[in-house]
Amino acid sequence: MAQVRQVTSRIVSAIPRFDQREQQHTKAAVGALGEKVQQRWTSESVDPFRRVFYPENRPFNSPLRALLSVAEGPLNPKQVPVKDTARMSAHIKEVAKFFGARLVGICELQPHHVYSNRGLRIDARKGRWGEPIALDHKYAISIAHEMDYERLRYSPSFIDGAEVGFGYLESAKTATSLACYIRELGYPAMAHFHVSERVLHVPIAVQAGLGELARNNCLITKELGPRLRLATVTTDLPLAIDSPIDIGVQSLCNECDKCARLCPSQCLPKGPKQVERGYSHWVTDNDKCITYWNADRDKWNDCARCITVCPWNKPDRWWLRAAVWAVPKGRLARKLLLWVDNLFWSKRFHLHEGKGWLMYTRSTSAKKFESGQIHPDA
Ligand code: B12
Ligand code: SF4
Ligand code: SF4
Repeated sequence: MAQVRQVTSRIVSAIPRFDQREQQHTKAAVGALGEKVQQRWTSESVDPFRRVFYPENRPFNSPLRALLSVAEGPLNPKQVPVKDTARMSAHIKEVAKFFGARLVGICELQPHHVYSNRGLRIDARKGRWGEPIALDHKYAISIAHEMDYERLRYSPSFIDGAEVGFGYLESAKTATSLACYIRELGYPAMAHFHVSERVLHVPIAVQAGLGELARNNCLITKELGPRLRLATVTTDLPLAIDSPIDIGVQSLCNECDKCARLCPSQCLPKGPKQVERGYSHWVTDNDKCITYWNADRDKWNDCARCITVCPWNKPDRWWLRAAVWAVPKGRLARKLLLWVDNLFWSKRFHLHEGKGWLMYTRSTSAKKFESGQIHPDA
């Protein structure tokens, strides 16, 4: 793994700030992707897990919503002096891990990391829709949580959907606890997580040295591949920053297109990177992705197959460590890795029927809920 001066998604010009009203969860909710998508995206799911993590009607049954009240908060007036920023960074990383983070990195907060205008559904409800975002914290702490390998193999279904929701909750718990801790040291800090975010987590994680941006438009890390959820804490606590890294993701994605081939909506590009919005990357049709999420709400509410099928997505065993070791070694090693991956972790392996989880199987549908066949007592 090499530390590099610049992120491996080459930046060629100033990256404009992104308006949160243009992100797909919002576009789907406001009807910008058509009436059918809007109706499905904003209706209550038959799946109780979905209702716990993304409630339409009973927000007080949602632990994630309860954390909104501690995303920001009062400062301890007695400020702890910081004499050595490197020691403080090491300390903060330990604290984040104590609160549950698997990976932690630190970078300076850059203008393009922050949305230009507020555009979450909660902003519309609170009367701050479209308000310009002024977030001038100096640093961003990027936090990653592992998602379960087995549950993600069922994507798309209610099984991986529950795992994704739980990942949102776990990363929010860590981010809010860490933000509270920093405020208790006497420095401003804000937690950014699903339903309460003013930043783009992926460019922050890339800048903070957690991993690289891949063809599947996700962050890929050495430790977990793309199978993780992100949250961020922004702060003015004086900290030492990490460097971006090169773990060979650009080279492997140049030679592999598994995610693009197996994406059910065919929204990931099979060709080379392009420069768009000032940086070089594989440009995804994000609208098409969320439209697929809403194609059959009787069976799934979202999708994560581009994580499931990626050769970097392995349980933490010797295969993963061998693969991670092989990727930067050269073209031959990468070809061998992809050959082995196709042999042992083929489409069939990842997308098999499986034994299911709790009351769900891969093909659990709303009809089974409605007829009482799917029930915790069943
Ligand atoms: C809107 C949104 C979506 C949209 C748009 C997809 C997208 N990639 O942005 C939809 C609904 C399609 C979606 C799908 C998924 N999402 Co999503 N999504 C978000 C959300 C809430 C906002 C991102 C956004 O505003 N996108 C709109 C514009 C900015 O997208 P874009 O131009 O394509 O830019 C993307 C990248 O290029 C990168 N980026 C932007 N600017 C720059 C600049 C530089 C220099 C670099 C290096 C990168 C970079 O960030 C963007 C997100 O990846 C973030 C949370 C957050 N606040 O960051 C999660 C998030 C990106 N999603 C995530 C995940 C995991 C998924 C899914 C796998 C679904 C799932 N069940 O988990 C799929 C993957 C689809 C895909 N191939 O991208 C994770 C990513 C984890 C990871 N390993 O990287 C995030 C961070 C959520 C989280 N808290 O963990 N998502
Ligand atoms: S989440 Fe599903 S539909 Fe969207 S890009 Fe990934 S594989 Fe394709
Ligand atoms: S599946 Fe292949 S092309 Fe897609 S992100 Fe993973 S390594 Fe890159």
